Amino acid sequence: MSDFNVVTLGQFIIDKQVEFPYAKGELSRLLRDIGIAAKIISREVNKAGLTQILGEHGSTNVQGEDVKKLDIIGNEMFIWALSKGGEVCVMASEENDDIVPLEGTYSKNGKYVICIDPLDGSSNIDVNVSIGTIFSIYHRVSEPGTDPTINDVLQAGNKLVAAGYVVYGTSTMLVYSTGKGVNGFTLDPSIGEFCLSHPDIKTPADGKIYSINEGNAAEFPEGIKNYLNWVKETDKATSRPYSARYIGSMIADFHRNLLKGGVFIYPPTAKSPNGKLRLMFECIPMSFIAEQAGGKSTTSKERILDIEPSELHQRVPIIMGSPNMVDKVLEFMK
Ligand code: P6P
Repeated sequence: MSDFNVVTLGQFIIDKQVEFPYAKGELSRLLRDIGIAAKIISREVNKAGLTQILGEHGSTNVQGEDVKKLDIIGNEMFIWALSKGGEVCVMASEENDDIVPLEGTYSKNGKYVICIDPLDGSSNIDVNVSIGTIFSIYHRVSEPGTDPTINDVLQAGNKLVAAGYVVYGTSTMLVYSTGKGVNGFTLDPSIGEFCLSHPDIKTPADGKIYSINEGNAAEFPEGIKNYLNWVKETDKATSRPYSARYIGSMIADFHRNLLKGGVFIYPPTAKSPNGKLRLMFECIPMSFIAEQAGGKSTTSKERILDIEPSELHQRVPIIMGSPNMVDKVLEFMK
């Protein structure tokens, strides 16, 4: 890509602002604040092996999972960046039991609410597997100037203003949508800018990749077991057997499937009867991106984005990805 026709995230946001005539730039500033935090986290992730920030932080998060030092860094980075920006009144994080009202000078009047998983897939940090940040942005429902409440956060995905993720992989990419399609930006470290690299992403209607932790297969619902038998059969006309691709980092699995076509499934298991993935911090934002790119996302009983959240850390089963593949899984679930 010639340096002269590069479109940076900042330029893109400003160009796209015309699509939101009533916006006064707050969302644009918020997206830029997220980009700044992501660049700093990318720097920390990419030197993780060198600066003794690997390994257990010693604490465990609300999910009872060992918290890695980078989790802490990522969480604090977003609280800092979003407090400084003043656009956000309250943040909910996968790393915090309760909501985190922000205390920046202007935060109390912030128009927006953010739900964030600062470093999803963190169990992969020490083995150099791609991890990522997932974020959702809503309008606050409480009055500006008042104390934000849990009701500002517990909103269905069909109320989203924007959502996206940053994948810290072979390159660092920011992928987001404000409800008018999906665009991907790759960080160019030589200029410190996210540059438009994947405009108007559309996920293939079909694909040959299925992503699921088959180690739990004995506990899967019958329909999922039958689907998994079907994908393994040999049938050239339907490109079977499909390929199993599962790295245990949702963002990495999702991003590959988004670009190549595929289906990501985390069904109920004995250990996680409602599935393992968190509605607010993983399923809603990734489902929003999936749908904006032409994909589908469901629990098998209802559209993920229509679920009315009841608890901050609730989990739901998920079947998400290429629309024809999601439909095929649902056929087996009937
Ligand atoms: P399992 C990472 O901890 C995570 O939340 C997702 O990123 C990932 O898809 C899933 O859990 C992996 O779960 O049970 O297959 O190890």
